[in-house]
Amino acid sequence: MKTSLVIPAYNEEEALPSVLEEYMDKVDEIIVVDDGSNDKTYEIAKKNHVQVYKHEINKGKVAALRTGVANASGDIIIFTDADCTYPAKYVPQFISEIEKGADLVLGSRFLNGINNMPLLNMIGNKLFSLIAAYISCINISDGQTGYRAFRKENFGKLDVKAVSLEYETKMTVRAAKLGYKIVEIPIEYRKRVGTSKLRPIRDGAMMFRGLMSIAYKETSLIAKIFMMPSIFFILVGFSFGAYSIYEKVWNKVLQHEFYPLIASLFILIALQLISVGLIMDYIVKKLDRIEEKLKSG
Ligand SMILES: Nc1nc2c(ncn2[C@@H]2O[C@H](COP(=O)(O)OP(=O)(O)OP(=O)(O)O)[C@@H](O)[C@H]2O)c(=O)[nH]1
Ligand SMILES: [Mg+2]
Repeated sequence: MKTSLVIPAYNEEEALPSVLEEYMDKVDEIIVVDDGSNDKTYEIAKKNHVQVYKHEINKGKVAALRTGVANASGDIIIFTDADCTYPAKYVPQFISEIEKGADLVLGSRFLNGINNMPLLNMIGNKLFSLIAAYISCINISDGQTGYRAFRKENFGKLDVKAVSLEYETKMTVRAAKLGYKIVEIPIEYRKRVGTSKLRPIRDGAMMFRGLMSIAYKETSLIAKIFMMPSIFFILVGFSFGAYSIYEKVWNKVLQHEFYPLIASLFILIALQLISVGLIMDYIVKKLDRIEEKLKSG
Protein backbone atom coordinates (compact mmCIF):
# COMPACT_ATOMS: atom_id res chain seq x y z
CA MET A 1 0.00 0.00 0.00
CA LYS A 2 1.25 3.49 -0.87
CA THR A 3 1.77 5.86 2.05
CA SER A 4 1.47 9.66 1.93
CA LEU A 5 2.75 11.86 4.73
CA VAL A 6 0.95 15.18 5.16
CA ILE A 7 2.84 17.96 6.96
CA PRO A 8 1.09 21.28 7.66
CA ALA A 9 3.70 23.98 8.15
CA TYR A 10 3.35 27.54 9.32
CA ASN A 11 6.61 29.45 9.76
CA GLU A 12 8.62 26.30 10.43
CA GLU A 13 11.89 27.18 8.67
CA GLU A 14 13.92 26.11 11.69
CA ALA A 15 12.41 22.66 12.14
CA LEU A 16 11.34 21.64 8.63
CA PRO A 17 14.73 20.56 7.20
CA SER A 18 15.31 17.92 9.88
CA VAL A 19 11.66 16.78 9.77
CA LEU A 20 11.92 16.16 6.02
CA GLU A 21 15.26 14.40 6.33
CA GLU A 22 13.93 12.15 9.08
CA TYR A 23 10.78 11.08 7.22
CA MET A 24 12.17 11.00 3.68
CA ASP A 25 12.91 7.27 3.42
CA LYS A 26 9.97 6.15 5.57
CA VAL A 27 7.04 6.98 3.24
CA ASP A 28 6.24 6.95 -0.49
CA GLU A 29 5.40 10.64 -0.77
CA ILE A 30 5.66 13.71 1.41
CA ILE A 31 3.24 16.59 1.01
CA VAL A 32 4.11 19.84 2.73
CA VAL A 33 1.37 22.44 2.95
CA ASP A 34 2.82 25.86 3.58
CA ASP A 35 0.03 27.65 5.38
CA GLY A 36 0.79 31.25 4.39
CA SER A 37 4.18 31.37 6.10
CA ASN A 38 6.19 34.55 5.97
CA ASP A 39 9.55 32.88 6.49
CA LYS A 40 11.51 30.45 4.28
CA THR A 41 9.22 27.42 4.85
CA TYR A 42 8.14 27.25 1.19
CA GLU A 43 11.66 27.57 -0.24
CA ILE A 44 13.00 24.92 2.14
CA ALA A 45 10.27 22.44 1.21
CA LYS A 46 10.83 23.09 -2.53
CA LYS A 47 14.58 22.52 -2.16
CA ASN A 48 13.92 19.09 -0.61
CA HIS A 49 12.06 17.75 -3.66
CA VAL A 50 8.82 16.97 -1.86
CA GLN A 51 5.35 17.99 -3.03
CA VAL A 52 4.60 21.49 -1.80
CA TYR A 53 1.30 23.34 -1.79
CA LYS A 54 0.94 26.89 -0.64
CA HIS A 55 -1.90 28.81 0.97
CA GLU A 56 -1.46 32.46 0.00
CA ILE A 57 -2.80 33.48 3.40
CA ASN A 58 -2.72 31.65 6.76
CA LYS A 59 -5.83 29.45 6.92
CA GLY A 60 -5.03 27.33 9.98
CA LYS A 61 -3.81 23.79 10.53
CA VAL A 62 -7.10 22.07 9.62
CA ALA A 63 -7.29 23.77 6.21
CA ALA A 64 -3.65 22.82 5.62
CA LEU A 65 -4.33 19.15 6.46
CA ARG A 66 -7.30 19.12 4.05
CA THR A 67 -5.21 20.60 1.22
CA GLY A 68 -2.62 17.91 1.91
CA VAL A 69 -5.08 15.01 1.80
CA ALA A 70 -6.79 16.38 -1.31
CA ASN A 71 -3.45 16.18 -3.12
CA ALA A 72 -2.26 12.88 -1.69
CA SER A 73 -2.17 9.81 -3.91
CA GLY A 74 -1.46 7.20 -1.21
CA ASP A 75 -3.83 4.59 0.21
CA ILE A 76 -2.60 5.38 3.71
CA ILE A 77 -2.40 8.93 5.01
CA ILE A 78 -0.16 9.86 7.93
CA PHE A 79 -0.35 13.27 9.61
CA THR A 80 2.63 14.68 11.46
CA ASP A 81 3.73 18.16 12.58
CA ALA A 82 6.53 20.24 11.09
CA ASP A 83 8.11 21.03 14.45
CA CYS A 84 10.28 17.93 15.13
CA THR A 85 8.10 16.76 18.02
CA TYR A 86 6.99 13.45 16.47
CA PRO A 87 9.85 11.00 15.67
CA ALA A 88 9.71 9.33 12.25
CA LYS A 89 10.84 5.94 13.58
CA TYR A 90 7.24 4.94 14.34
CA VAL A 91 6.05 5.17 10.72
CA PRO A 92 6.52 1.41 10.00
CA GLN A 93 4.36 0.63 13.05
CA PHE A 94 1.61 2.98 11.85
CA ILE A 95 1.60 1.31 8.44
CA SER A 96 1.66 -2.20 9.86
CA GLU A 97 -1.31 -1.46 12.18
CA ILE A 98 -3.35 -0.12 9.25
CA GLU A 99 -2.44 -3.18 7.19
CA LYS A 100 -3.53 -5.41 10.08
CA GLY A 101 -6.96 -3.77 10.02
CA ALA A 102 -6.85 -0.67 12.23
CA ASP A 103 -8.98 2.21 10.97
CA LEU A 104 -7.30 4.96 12.96
CA VAL A 105 -3.80 4.71 14.44
CA LEU A 106 -2.83 7.28 17.06
CA GLY A 107 0.69 8.08 18.26
CA SER A 108 0.08 8.40 22.00
CA ARG A 109 2.31 10.78 23.91
CA PHE A 110 1.06 9.54 27.26
CA LEU A 111 1.88 5.85 27.12
CA ASN A 112 5.65 5.49 27.22
CA GLY A 113 6.77 8.17 29.62
CA ILE A 114 9.17 10.20 27.43
CA ASN A 115 7.19 13.37 26.99
CA ASN A 116 8.66 16.85 26.61
CA MET A 117 5.37 18.67 26.49
CA PRO A 118 5.16 22.00 28.38
CA LEU A 119 3.21 21.59 31.65
CA LEU A 120 0.23 23.75 30.67
CA ASN A 121 -0.21 21.91 27.35
CA MET A 122 0.12 18.60 29.20
CA ILE A 123 -2.70 19.46 31.65
CA GLY A 124 -4.95 20.70 28.83
CA ASN A 125 -4.23 17.70 26.62
CA LYS A 126 -4.84 15.19 29.40
CA LEU A 127 -8.08 16.86 30.40
CA PHE A 128 -9.43 16.95 26.85
CA SER A 129 -8.32 13.39 26.22
CA LEU A 130 -10.24 12.29 29.31
CA ILE A 131 -13.38 14.07 28.13
CA ALA A 132 -12.98 12.58 24.65
CA ALA A 133 -12.51 9.10 26.14
CA TYR A 134 -15.64 9.53 28.25
CA ILE A 135 -17.75 10.85 25.36
CA SER A 136 -16.69 8.05 23.07
CA CYS A 137 -16.71 5.32 25.77
CA ILE A 138 -13.32 3.98 24.74
CA ASN A 139 -10.07 3.81 26.56
CA ILE A 140 -7.85 6.26 24.66
CA SER A 141 -4.94 7.99 26.38
CA ASP A 142 -4.27 10.68 23.76
CA GLY A 143 -7.25 11.57 21.60
CA GLN A 144 -5.56 14.82 20.68
CA THR A 145 -2.35 13.68 19.09
CA GLY A 146 -1.42 15.17 15.73
CA TYR A 147 0.55 12.05 14.73
CA ARG A 148 -2.07 9.71 13.25
CA ALA A 149 -2.79 7.44 10.30
CA PHE A 150 -5.86 6.16 8.46
CA ARG A 151 -6.91 4.91 5.04
CA LYS A 152 -7.52 7.70 2.57
CA GLU A 153 -10.90 6.23 1.63
CA ASN A 154 -12.06 6.88 5.22
CA PHE A 155 -11.09 10.53 5.25
CA GLY A 156 -14.55 11.68 4.12
CA LYS A 157 -15.99 10.23 7.32
CA LEU A 158 -13.13 11.29 9.60
CA ASP A 159 -12.91 14.88 8.35
CA VAL A 160 -14.98 16.53 11.09
CA LYS A 161 -16.21 20.11 11.20
CA ALA A 162 -13.59 22.10 13.10
CA VAL A 163 -11.23 24.99 12.55
CA SER A 164 -8.58 24.67 15.19
CA LEU A 165 -7.00 22.22 17.61
CA GLU A 166 -10.34 20.59 18.42
CA TYR A 167 -10.06 18.88 15.02
CA GLU A 168 -7.99 15.91 16.18
CA THR A 169 -10.13 15.24 19.26
CA LYS A 170 -13.34 15.45 17.27
CA MET A 171 -11.91 13.09 14.66
CA THR A 172 -11.04 10.54 17.35
CA VAL A 173 -14.54 10.76 18.84
CA ARG A 174 -16.08 10.40 15.37
CA ALA A 175 -13.98 7.29 14.69
CA ALA A 176 -15.11 5.76 17.97
CA LYS A 177 -18.74 6.60 17.22
CA LEU A 178 -18.43 4.90 13.84
CA GLY A 179 -17.19 1.77 15.58
CA TYR A 180 -13.79 2.11 13.90
CA LYS A 181 -10.90 0.11 15.26
CA ILE A 182 -8.61 2.60 17.00
CA VAL A 183 -5.07 1.54 17.89
CA GLU A 184 -2.67 3.57 19.99
CA ILE A 185 1.11 3.34 19.56
CA PRO A 186 3.22 4.65 22.46
CA ILE A 187 5.51 7.35 21.11
CA GLU A 188 8.19 9.63 22.44
CA TYR A 189 7.23 13.32 22.26
CA ARG A 190 10.21 15.59 21.69
CA LYS A 191 10.65 19.24 22.53
CA ARG A 192 9.51 21.46 19.67
CA VAL A 193 12.10 23.21 17.47
CA GLY A 194 11.20 26.84 16.61
CA THR A 195 8.51 28.96 18.20
CA SER A 196 5.14 27.57 19.17
CA LYS A 197 2.16 28.63 17.08
CA LEU A 198 -0.20 27.62 19.84
CA ARG A 199 -2.28 30.36 21.49
CA PRO A 200 -3.11 28.56 24.75
CA ILE A 201 -6.11 30.66 25.81
CA ARG A 202 -7.75 31.11 22.41
CA ASP A 203 -7.01 27.56 21.22
CA GLY A 204 -7.89 26.07 24.63
CA ALA A 205 -11.20 27.94 24.64
CA MET A 206 -12.00 26.78 21.09
CA MET A 207 -11.20 23.22 22.07
CA PHE A 208 -13.35 23.44 25.19
CA ARG A 209 -16.26 24.85 23.15
CA GLY A 210 -15.82 22.11 20.56
CA LEU A 211 -15.84 19.39 23.19
CA MET A 212 -18.84 20.84 25.00
CA SER A 213 -20.76 20.94 21.74
CA ILE A 214 -19.99 17.29 20.99
CA ALA A 215 -20.66 16.34 24.61
CA TYR A 216 -24.11 17.97 24.31
CA LYS A 217 -24.85 16.41 20.93
CA GLU A 218 -23.62 13.00 22.03
CA THR A 219 -25.51 12.91 25.32
CA SER A 220 -28.55 10.70 25.02
CA LEU A 221 -32.01 12.21 25.49
CA ILE A 222 -32.75 10.10 28.56
CA ALA A 223 -29.57 11.38 30.26
CA LYS A 224 -30.45 14.96 29.36
CA ILE A 225 -33.90 14.49 30.91
CA PHE A 226 -32.24 13.41 34.16
CA MET A 227 -29.53 16.01 34.14
CA MET A 228 -31.45 19.16 33.12
CA PRO A 229 -33.38 19.60 36.43
CA SER A 230 -30.04 19.48 38.25
CA ILE A 231 -29.34 23.01 36.95
CA PHE A 232 -32.38 24.24 38.92
CA PHE A 233 -31.32 22.37 42.09
CA ILE A 234 -27.74 23.69 41.81
CA LEU A 235 -28.89 27.29 41.35
CA VAL A 236 -31.32 27.14 44.28
CA GLY A 237 -28.79 25.27 46.44
CA PHE A 238 -26.04 27.79 45.78
CA SER A 239 -28.41 30.72 46.40
CA PHE A 240 -29.36 29.39 49.83
CA GLY A 241 -25.69 28.62 50.57
CA ALA A 242 -24.51 32.09 49.48
CA TYR A 243 -27.24 33.77 51.56
CA SER A 244 -26.22 31.77 54.65
CA ILE A 245 -22.57 32.77 54.20
CA TYR A 246 -23.63 36.41 53.74
CA GLU A 247 -25.66 36.33 56.98
CA LYS A 248 -22.89 34.64 58.94
CA VAL A 249 -20.04 36.84 57.67
CA TRP A 250 -21.72 40.26 57.50
CA ASN A 251 -24.57 40.05 60.04
CA LYS A 252 -22.51 37.81 62.34
CA VAL A 253 -25.62 35.82 63.15
CA LEU A 254 -27.36 33.11 61.17
CA GLN A 255 -31.04 34.11 61.31
CA HIS A 256 -32.29 31.43 58.94
CA GLU A 257 -30.64 28.41 60.48
CA PHE A 258 -32.26 25.94 58.08
CA TYR A 259 -30.83 27.59 54.95
CA PRO A 260 -27.48 25.70 55.02
CA LEU A 261 -29.42 22.47 55.34
CA ILE A 262 -31.63 23.36 52.37
CA ALA A 263 -28.53 24.31 50.37
CA SER A 264 -26.85 20.94 51.06
CA LEU A 265 -30.04 19.04 50.29
CA PHE A 266 -30.57 20.72 46.91
CA ILE A 267 -26.93 20.27 45.90
CA LEU A 268 -27.05 16.59 46.91
CA ILE A 269 -30.19 16.07 44.81
CA ALA A 270 -28.44 17.76 41.87
CA LEU A 271 -25.39 15.48 42.24
CA GLN A 272 -27.63 12.41 42.39
CA LEU A 273 -29.43 13.46 39.20
CA ILE A 274 -26.12 14.06 37.42
CA SER A 275 -24.76 10.67 38.53
CA VAL A 276 -27.87 8.81 37.38
CA GLY A 277 -27.76 10.76 34.08
CA LEU A 278 -24.11 9.85 33.51
CA ILE A 279 -24.72 6.18 34.24
CA MET A 280 -27.73 6.12 31.89
CA ASP A 281 -25.69 7.87 29.22
CA TYR A 282 -22.85 5.39 29.57
CA ILE A 283 -25.21 2.44 29.19
CA VAL A 284 -26.98 3.97 26.17
CA LYS A 285 -23.63 4.72 24.49
CA LYS A 286 -22.33 1.20 25.10
CA LEU A 287 -25.50 -0.23 23.59
CA ASP A 288 -25.24 2.14 20.62
CA ARG A 289 -21.66 1.07 19.98
CA ILE A 290 -22.58 -2.61 20.15
CA GLU A 291 -25.38 -1.96 17.65
CA GLU A 292 -23.02 0.01 15.41
CA LYS A 293 -20.49 -2.85 15.49
CA LEU A 294 -23.15 -5.46 14.69
CA LYS A 295 -24.34 -3.34 11.73
CA SER A 296 -20.83 -2.96 10.30
CA GLY A 297 -20.44 -6.72 10.59
N1 LIG B 1 -0.95 26.53 15.37
C1 LIG B 1 -0.95 26.53 14.04
N2 LIG B 1 -0.29 25.56 13.42
C2 LIG B 1 -0.32 25.54 12.08
C3 LIG B 1 -1.04 26.49 11.33
N3 LIG B 1 -0.93 26.16 10.06
C4 LIG B 1 -0.15 25.09 10.00
N4 LIG B 1 0.25 24.71 11.24
C5 LIG B 1 1.14 23.57 11.59
O1 LIG B 1 0.44 22.64 12.42
C6 LIG B 1 1.37 21.96 13.26
C7 LIG B 1 0.94 22.06 14.72
O2 LIG B 1 1.15 23.34 15.24
P1 LIG B 1 1.99 23.61 16.57
O3 LIG B 1 2.28 25.07 16.64
O4 LIG B 1 3.15 22.70 16.63
O5 LIG B 1 0.94 23.28 17.68
P2 LIG B 1 1.05 22.22 18.83
O6 LIG B 1 1.78 21.02 18.33
O7 LIG B 1 -0.32 22.02 19.33
O8 LIG B 1 1.87 23.00 19.96
P3 LIG B 1 3.45 23.14 20.21
O9 LIG B 1 4.16 22.05 19.50
O10 LIG B 1 3.60 23.10 21.68
O11 LIG B 1 3.82 24.48 19.65
C8 LIG B 1 2.73 22.58 12.98
O12 LIG B 1 3.39 21.78 12.05
C9 LIG B 1 2.38 23.94 12.40
O13 LIG B 1 3.39 24.48 11.59
C10 LIG B 1 -1.74 27.54 12.01
O14 LIG B 1 -2.37 28.40 11.42
N5 LIG B 1 -1.67 27.50 13.35
MG1 LIG C 1 3.70 20.88 17.83
